[in-house]
Amino acid sequence: MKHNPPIIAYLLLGSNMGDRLENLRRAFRLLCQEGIALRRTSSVYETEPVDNTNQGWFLNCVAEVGTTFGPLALLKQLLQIEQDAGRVRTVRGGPRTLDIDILLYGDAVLQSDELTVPHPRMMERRFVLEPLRELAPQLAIPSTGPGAGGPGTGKTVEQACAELRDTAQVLLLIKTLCA
Ligand code: PH2
Ligand code: MG
Ligand code: MG
Repeated sequence: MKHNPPIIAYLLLGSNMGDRLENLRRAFRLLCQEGIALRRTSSVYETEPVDNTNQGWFLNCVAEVGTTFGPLALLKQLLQIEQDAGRVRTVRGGPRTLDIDILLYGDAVLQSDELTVPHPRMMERRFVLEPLRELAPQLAIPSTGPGAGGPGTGKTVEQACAELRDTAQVLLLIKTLCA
């Protein structure tokens, strides 16, 4: 499925293995490809690991892209970029050189075995909402509905941030990595 004009999608990039900053830089370069335009990036944050806390701190940032790919085709490209950036992953939820997750794809609400959008855990994660707030504070996060990772919201990113209970640390590291 091709989209013309492009759909705006928000991606979360994360790395906690190897040269973390270089891994993010490489991801930015690889994101500039046919069918994907890198529009804006948030600051880079150094973040305490959540879920599997027995691993190193992450660097996280959010990228705003315009894409003519449909959601599953975009996901496929992102998995390829993870591979091209030399993704090594041993344990599920464990350390990785590069992780790229689709947070939002336009205002789409999708649920399948391969992809759930909005990202089902984004509302609970400070390391997602703080960088996203920099780029799109007034963006309304579409309701996911019951069974898709939480109650429907329709809240703005700003509101969701204000209501966060996540106490894991999110520290501003670098203001601009890609001008
Ligand atoms: N990603 C995870 C699990 N835990 N913690 C932080 N701080 N940042 C992440 O990107 C992250 C995580 C699974 O993808
Ligand atoms: Mg992830
Ligand atoms: Mg992932």
